[in-house]
Amino acid sequence: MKKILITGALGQIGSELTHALREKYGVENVIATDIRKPEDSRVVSEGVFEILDVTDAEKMKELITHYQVDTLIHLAALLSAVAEAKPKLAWDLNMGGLINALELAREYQLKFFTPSSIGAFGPNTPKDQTPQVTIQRPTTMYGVTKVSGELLGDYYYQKFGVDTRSVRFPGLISYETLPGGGTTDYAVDIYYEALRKQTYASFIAQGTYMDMMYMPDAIDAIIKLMEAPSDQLIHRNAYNVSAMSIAPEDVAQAIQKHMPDFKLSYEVDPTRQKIAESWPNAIDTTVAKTEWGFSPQYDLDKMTEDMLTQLKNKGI
Ligand code: AKB
Repeated sequence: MKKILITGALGQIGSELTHALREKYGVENVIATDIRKPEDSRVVSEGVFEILDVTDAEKMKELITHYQVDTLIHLAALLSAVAEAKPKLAWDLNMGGLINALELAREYQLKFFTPSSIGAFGPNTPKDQTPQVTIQRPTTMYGVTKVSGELLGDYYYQKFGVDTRSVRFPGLISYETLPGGGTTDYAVDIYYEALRKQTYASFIAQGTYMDMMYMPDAIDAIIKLMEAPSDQLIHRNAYNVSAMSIAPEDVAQAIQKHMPDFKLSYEVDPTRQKIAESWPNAIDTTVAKTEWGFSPQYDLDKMTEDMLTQLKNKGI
């Protein structure tokens, strides 16, 4: 029987992954944790929820033993733009939380997942068709923590036999929970503002291509990777995954197919633009497809149609 503990369960990925895992493995088998406990969240109301600061190793251990956890999904981390504003905090939280989680995965032989990111690449990485194995010299603190996380995942697998697995997520687009301080967040904000104001001022410049993926494909990727037979996985930490490479004007054009009056303008944020320019335009996902069957279902048009419908249903 699977008993899964999720850290950062209230975040953009966590809030949807928690629900999907509860549907798949049973509500009682998924323990959601985060640093705060809002009363109005589905993550809290539909199943077990515990407060956990991931830098508190003792509390993490208590929860893992109390609930007899066998799988740890470690999501708690600062995203790229926030990490750039608070680099020391980003190191302490992203690396401190990760090493605590990996140590417990070692002690209790837990299956382990934590996300990496396209932020693990840097300006020296090939920009187009970025290979699975390539140069990784990021110039952001977020990227430094993500590369370090990939290396730690490999280390715990090779040295201690911990079943570590990871993907390099692109920008994730979703309607359930807002992302918190990423460089790719424009691709979420644009849908909210299109419905609210029919206009959007993008903080990322025209012609800046980055990889993106719709949240249902991200959730499906995590579940597929976690269910793949261990001996099939060669590149464990971490697989390139993406469903589309897009610039702000591409999203605007997709929205205009449903809302012809929608207008895109630009108010570029130099910090986030610089981060975006240090990341790839489009990564190669062949290895994820061949090793564990990664198969995203949503392209830009299909995602746009669903985003607009779902946000309208939410009253946006
Ligand atoms: C961010 O922009 O920081 C994240 C990411 C690509 O890792 N969405």
